[in-house]
This record gives sequence, structure tokens and C-alpha cells, in this order.
Amino acid sequence: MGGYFSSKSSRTSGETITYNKTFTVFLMGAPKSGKSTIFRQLQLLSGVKIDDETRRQRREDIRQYVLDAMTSILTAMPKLSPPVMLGSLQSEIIARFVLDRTEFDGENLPKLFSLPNFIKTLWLDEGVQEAYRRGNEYDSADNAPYFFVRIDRICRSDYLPSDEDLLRCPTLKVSPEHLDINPTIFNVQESEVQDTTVRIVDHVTPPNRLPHFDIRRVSIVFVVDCSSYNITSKTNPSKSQLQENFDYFEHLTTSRRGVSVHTILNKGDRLQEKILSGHKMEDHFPDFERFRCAGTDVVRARDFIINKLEISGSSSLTCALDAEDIRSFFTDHIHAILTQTVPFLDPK
Ligand SMILES: Nc1nc2c(ncn2[C@@H]2O[C@H](COP(=O)(O)OP(=O)(O)O)[C@@H](O)[C@H]2O)c(=O)[nH]1
Ligand SMILES: [Mg+2]
Repeated sequence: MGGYFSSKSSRTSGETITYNKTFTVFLMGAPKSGKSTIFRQLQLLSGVKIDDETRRQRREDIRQYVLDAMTSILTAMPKLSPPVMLGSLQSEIIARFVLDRTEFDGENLPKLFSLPNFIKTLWLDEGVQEAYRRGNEYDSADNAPYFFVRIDRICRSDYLPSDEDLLRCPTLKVSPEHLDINPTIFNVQESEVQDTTVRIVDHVTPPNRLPHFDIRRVSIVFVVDCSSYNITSKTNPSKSQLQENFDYFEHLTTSRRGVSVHTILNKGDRLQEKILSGHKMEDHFPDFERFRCAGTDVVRARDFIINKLEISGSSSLTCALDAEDIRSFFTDHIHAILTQTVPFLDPK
């Protein structure tokens, strides 16, 4: 393998000037690690306004996400080992109704029999709760409970998704998106910025092929889903998804050819939730048992991940849903970029 990055450019000199003053940051990482959520958070931080029409367009995706999330829990219950049963006959009747639906039509049903009421009843069922706790055995939706408890609002006909709703529901966008960020939002002084543009790209696929960029003007922010330690890989059942993140990171760093790579330890909130609810790291990474460091179980887990990735520098866990977490990571990152790159700027 190789040839991902190149410092050659075949552009005309006129174009080169703009090109040299643009610094590109690629968000990369395994599927579902949080790249698009971080990207959307950066859009919000940079003052990009989401209009009502765009919000309206997303509400069906959110409703469908809720239905799919409940369907995946109900479908998984009898297949778990040992299986999990629903707690009441009422839940069983409702579950059959929900499983028969493939599309969300909650708005069109009479109130008493509405899907929102059904979702609420099922979410209170002890069997559904137990199956959600064991979500790592079938890879349940990360933010399902957030939407389950807000189902009444989501099903109202005048529902307009909030910023948080939009951040918590995955998008199925496949084309890379980019954002030119305003460095002043990230505490960078005008004199440091000069006229450099920092462009963030939500890179959808693994970095098999990147366009030919000047490697001095590219950096990678590698997004790790720290909470995926107890989820089995879809392609290799003997591995966890976190191990796949490690493998991918290693592959990326050996083939980066001088491009600077920074790591964001994402889904810290989910990592904490899982560790505190008794999902042990050592059940999936036996060498964790011998890993010594001071601090709580969550701190040990974080340091173990840092140790596996062999990275230095930034070590805080982040939650992409938390604007301050993302702002503070990128404040440091963009500062590092600009101080690294300004010497390379074209004098013209
Ligand atoms: N709880 C939580 N959910 C997150 C976090 N980051 C991303 N997500 C959720 O994880 C799912 C997948 O994220 P997405 O950004 O689409 O992943 P991508 O495939 O890497 O672009 C979405 O439902 C996000 O809302 C996080 O830090 N905490
Ligand atoms: Mg994405």
C-alpha cells in the first residue's frame, strides 16, 4: 500500500496561491465514531445557522431512527444468549404491533393507539431495559434513550428538531462535506491567521484515497469511538470494534508519509456509562488486567486506550454532543496547525 499523500501539485501557479493558503483538516475514523457529529458541532460553533426547512426535512429521519432503534432492541431480545423476555402481556401485544411496522406513521394514528404511547410503554418494560443494557451484544443505537423519552415532542405535528436532536441522530450523507472555519471562534489572533483558510472535511470513507494534497498543508484528526470496546466487529467476530479502531489507526499512521495526525478520544460519555454499569474492559482486552495507572476505572480505561494508540499530547475524553469539548479540542488543534504552517505560506 502507499501513495495516499503526495506533496506534488499539477495546478497552475494562479491556483497554487489559494491552494497554499488553505489548510485542510480531514476528520477520519471508523464508521459511527462520530466524525459527522463533530463536523456538525463545528458548523454550529462557527455560526452556521440551520434553517427551519432543513430541520423539517430531518424530522422524518429522527422519527424513523426511533422506530428502528426500538425495532432493533425487540428483534434482538429472543436472540440474545441467554434471551430476554418482555415483562408483560401488554408489552408483547405492543411489540408485535411495532415489529409489523416498517415506517413511522405515528402522526396519523388515533392518540390512544399511537406509536408514541407504544414506544413509551415499551421503554418502561424491564425486558426492554435489560436488552438495552446488553446493547453491545447486537450494537444498539447510541442515543435511543434520549429520543425514547422525548417521543411526545418528536411526534407532534409542529415538531422542529433542536440542534441537540440533529446532533444525536446519525445522518446518512455519503458525500464529503467541508467547512471553512472562522479561526477567531477558536481564540486565534488575527495576526496568527493572516489569510489562511482552515478547511475541515468530514471524510466519509477510510483514507484509501485522498486527493493530492501538499502534505505540509494537511492534517488528520482521527476520531476514536472509545465506547466501542465491548461491541463485536461486524467483519471479524473475534475482535472488538475498538480493536478495529486501533488497527485502522496503525495503518493510517504507517502510511501517512509525514502528515500530522491528531487523535480525538470520542464518546467519552458512553465509555463512562458503560464502565460504570459494569461492562468490563478486561472481558474484551485481557491485557487490561495487567495495565496499571492511578485513577478511577474510567481514567484507567482512557489511559489504556491512549497506551494502545501510542499517542502523546491530547488525552481528554470528549463527547461530540458537548460544544465546549469540541471547541477546546479544536482550539488547541487549529492553533498548532497555524503555528506549524505559517512559515510555509507563500509570500505573495
Ligand atoms: N452519546 C454520544 N453519541 C455520539 C457521540 N459522537 C457521536 N455520537 C452519535 O453516534 C452516532 C454516529 O455518529 P456519526 O457522527 O454519524 O458517525 P460517523 O459515521 O463517524 O460520521 C450518531 O447517532 C451520533 O449522535 C458522543 O460523543 N456521545
Ligand atoms: Mg458520517
